[in-house]
Amino acid sequence: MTTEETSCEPAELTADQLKEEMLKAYPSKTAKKRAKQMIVNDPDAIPEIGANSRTVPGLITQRGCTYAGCRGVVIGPIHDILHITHGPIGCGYYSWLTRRNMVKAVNEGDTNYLQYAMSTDMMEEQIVFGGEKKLKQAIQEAYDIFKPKAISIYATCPVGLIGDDVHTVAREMKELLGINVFAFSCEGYRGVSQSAGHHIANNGVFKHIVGLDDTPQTHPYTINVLGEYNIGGDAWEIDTLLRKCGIHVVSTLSGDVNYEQIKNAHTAHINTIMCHRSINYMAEMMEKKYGIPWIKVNFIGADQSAKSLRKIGAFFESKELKDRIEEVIAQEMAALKPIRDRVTARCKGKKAALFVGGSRAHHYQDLFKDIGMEVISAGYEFAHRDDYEGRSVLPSIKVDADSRNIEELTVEEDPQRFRSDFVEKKKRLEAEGFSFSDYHGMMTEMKKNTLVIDDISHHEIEKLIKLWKPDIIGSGIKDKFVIEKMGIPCKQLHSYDYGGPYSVFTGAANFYEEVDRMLHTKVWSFVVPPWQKEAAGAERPYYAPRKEKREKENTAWKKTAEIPEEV
Ligand code: CFM
Repeated sequence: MTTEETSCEPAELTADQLKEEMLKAYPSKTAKKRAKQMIVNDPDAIPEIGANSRTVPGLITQRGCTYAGCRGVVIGPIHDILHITHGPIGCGYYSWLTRRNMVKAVNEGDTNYLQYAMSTDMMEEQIVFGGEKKLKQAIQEAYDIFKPKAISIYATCPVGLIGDDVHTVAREMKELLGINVFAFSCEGYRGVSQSAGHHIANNGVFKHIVGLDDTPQTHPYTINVLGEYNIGGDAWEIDTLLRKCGIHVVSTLSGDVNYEQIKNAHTAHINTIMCHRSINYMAEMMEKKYGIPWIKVNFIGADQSAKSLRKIGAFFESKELKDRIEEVIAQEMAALKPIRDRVTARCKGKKAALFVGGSRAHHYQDLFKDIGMEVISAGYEFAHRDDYEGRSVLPSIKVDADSRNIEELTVEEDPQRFRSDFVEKKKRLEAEGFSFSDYHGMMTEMKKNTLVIDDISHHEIEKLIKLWKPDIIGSGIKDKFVIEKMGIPCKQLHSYDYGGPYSVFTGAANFYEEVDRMLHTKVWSFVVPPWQKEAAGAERPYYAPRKEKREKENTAWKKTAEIPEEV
């Protein structure tokens, strides 16, 4: 029995109709708010989308908290500083190795503290009488055991509520121990999502680490890769590719990076940005203070990787480098071609939907496009309007109370270290049509009448699956099993489960093959989605016992209610 035979809905709804279907279940106030976050796309006249606003309580969201964005995402992957979570044990425990930001020790004496989860393990006593004393003890204890170069402290929700001053503790311990100690007010509730934590982390890394080591670069082509976190080894693939081309990466923020590399990051020729959402603040601040320009790149997808390499080549204006880049692209594309062709023949025309974080829902569309697949719907969990509509909308974004809560650093030109020669070069290249500081966002690259959904809820995903029937969904661990129980394969695009890398040409090969396997395995045909069971008149098995119990209780209640009359 197919859905078409049993469902009362038409087989193919338009994006507007699908949106209406999703909104039907909500109370009118919620429907009004959600409607602004669900946009039928038009790449030629990008419509405004509601983004970076609070999730309506009761809706099941995939978002994380501010602490997750700061400690878990942006600064946590720096592997040779000690990360101490000041708070109850759960926050520390759940941010321990779950993101697969991989690291390997290369040189003698390299340190990797990421296997450790360090927390002050706050108890009732600290909640009532304050936790600063315990925090100091924890820092001292960690220092005595590990003798690290730097210690970073993260405030969790209760710390903000009771008012522990983590920054003063950090300053005192810095003086006492003679190493760099700094703290982040990244309480989970501080913003509407982890996005606030990215901004707080950028501020802290910029203030406390970048610029501490002025050793100049001797290599002619040096870059930083910002917003690349080495999930499943992605940064390693990017680094290998750039090395082949003859480009030197000074630091990657923050995939497999050490403290020394970040101290020296301000000496690179250019910042290249992978994940715009999590790190655009750093690029902007480095440009203001040191004069380093930035460009947006994307090393996810073969065609996009080639485009990004060429853009870096164009920036350096060296014929030798450009030729080398073309050689590498030709080699990589040739190696990839047989796999790409084979998978394209099997997957062409299949439909994908992606709901991921703040950048991957955009970048991973390119991998699906590489193999002829179509993206019918996509959305971020916590990105801002500029990540959807492009940075040109920045001046028109209203700053609400939640955003005002996050500190905006005042950054000025560094009189000694500002590179006016870089600024001159930027001006000259811009006049020739080279575009800097630019991100066009997700919607410009999506087709007309696709449905763009910000902070999608589980209810909306269920409707999408039922009514638009994507062949695969790219999403995260929180919704993966809901999707798979409906008979649709879910590609986990955050930590990749056990897979990856997926970046550049080598990673693209992994991705194509995995998507092919996921789409063509027979396992999905054994799963009967709930609506087909409902339509066939059958109960959902996990509802049946509950219904029986409810009916029993109802009967019992009726009987009790009748008793007084009988007596
Ligand atoms: Fe940037 Fe990221 Fe992402 Fe992100 Fe994240 Fe992530 Fe993500 Mo999960 S930094 S916004 S906060 S690309 S952890 S490595 S996969 S939600 S799309």
